[in-house]
Amino acid sequence: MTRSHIEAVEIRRARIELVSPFRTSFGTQTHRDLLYVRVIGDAEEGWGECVAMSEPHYSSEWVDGCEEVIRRFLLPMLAPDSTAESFIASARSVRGNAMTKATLEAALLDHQLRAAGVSLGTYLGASQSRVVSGVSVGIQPSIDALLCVVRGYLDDGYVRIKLKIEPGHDIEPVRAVRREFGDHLMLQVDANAAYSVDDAAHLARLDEFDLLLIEQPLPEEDVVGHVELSRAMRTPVCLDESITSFEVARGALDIGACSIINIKPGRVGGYLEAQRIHDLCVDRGVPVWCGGMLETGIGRAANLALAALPGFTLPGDTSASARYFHRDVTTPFELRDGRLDVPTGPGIGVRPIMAILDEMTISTDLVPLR
Ligand code: NPQ
Ligand code: MG
Repeated sequence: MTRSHIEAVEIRRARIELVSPFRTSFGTQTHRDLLYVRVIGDAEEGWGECVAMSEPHYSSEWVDGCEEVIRRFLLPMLAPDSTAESFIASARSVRGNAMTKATLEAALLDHQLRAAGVSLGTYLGASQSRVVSGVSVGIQPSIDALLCVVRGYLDDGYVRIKLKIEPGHDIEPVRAVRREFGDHLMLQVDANAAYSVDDAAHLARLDEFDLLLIEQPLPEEDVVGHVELSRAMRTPVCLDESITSFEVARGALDIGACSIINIKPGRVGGYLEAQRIHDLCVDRGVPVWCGGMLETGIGRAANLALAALPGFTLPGDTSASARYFHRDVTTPFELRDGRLDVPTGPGIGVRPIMAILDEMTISTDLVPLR
C-alpha cells in the first residue's frame, strides 16, 4: 500500500450563500460559514469539511470553536505517518467536540485512501452504487408556500419529504401536505428538539398521517424522555441530536428511546464511529439513514459513501447540490431518478474546484507539522 507522509495542514475558512433561507425550530440560516481542513502529504492531499454552524443552535459546537480546538488540541496530535485510525485513538483524550474531530478525521481518510487508491465507499463497506435522495423542507411562511415548495422538490424527483416542525407549526402543515400529495408520499418530520415530554399527547395526533418517523422531538439530553414518548405514539421515533456516539446509540436502543437512527458522521465524531453505529443497527435490525448538515460537495461526497452501506435502508437528507447552493465547490451532485451516484474515485472521489473555492475563501493558514 502506497503511503503519503503528512507535511502540513491547511485551515481554510469560507462562506457560501444558500439558495433560500432555511428555517428550523432553532432559527433561520441564510448562508453557511465553512471550515475546511486540507491534509497535505508528500504524495497526496486530503480534504475534510466541518459541519458545525456559525452559532451553537443545533448542538453545542460552533465553527470558530472547532477551528480553535483543531489548532490547539488536535493538530499537535498529528505525526507524518498519522492515519484516521491513529488520530481517532489519540483524540479520545479530548472530550466531546465530535464535529471538530470528524473534520480532521475526514481529511486524514481522504488523504490515506487517495494514497492507497481506494474509495471511501469501498473502505467503509458500501454495497450500493447510488443512494436514494430525500429532501429537508424548512418551515414556510404559509401552507400555500409549503405546498408550492414541496411540489417543486417532488418535480425535481426527490422520493421522500421531511418537514421541519415546531410548536404551533406541526399538525396543520403535515395534514395539508398529506392531503395534497396523497397517502403514498414518503413523509417524515423533524422537530430539532423543540418539544417537551409533556407534549406527548399533542405529538400523538401526528399518528393519523402515517409518517415514516418523527425525528428528535425532545432535547438532546432527554434520551429517557424519548422512551416515554415512543410508548405514547405509534409514529416511529428517530433520534438525531441525541446520538453523539456509539455508546449513546447502544443505550438509546437498549432502553427503547427510538426505533430508527439518523447517522451524521459529524455529530458522532467521524466516519469510523458512524460505521460502528451502522453495524450495531444492522445487528439489531434497526433501520438507519444518513442525515445532512448542508454540506458542500466535500462533505456531501463523503456522506454518499457512508449512505451506500447496506444498513442505510431509508432515504437520507443527501440532496443534490442545487437544493442548497447556486454553485458548489465541487462538480455539483445531481439527481438522476431520485438518486445520487456514490463517488467511485480514490478517497472521497471529488476535489474542490480551486477557482470556485478561492472565490468563497475568507482566509487560509498553512500549519506545518511540528
Ligand atoms: C437536521 N439538517 O437534520 C439538520 C439540521 C440543520 C438537512 O435538516 C446550517 C448548517 C444550517 C447546518 C440547518 C437538515 C442548518 C444545519 C439545519 C443543520 O436536523
Ligand atoms: Mg434532524
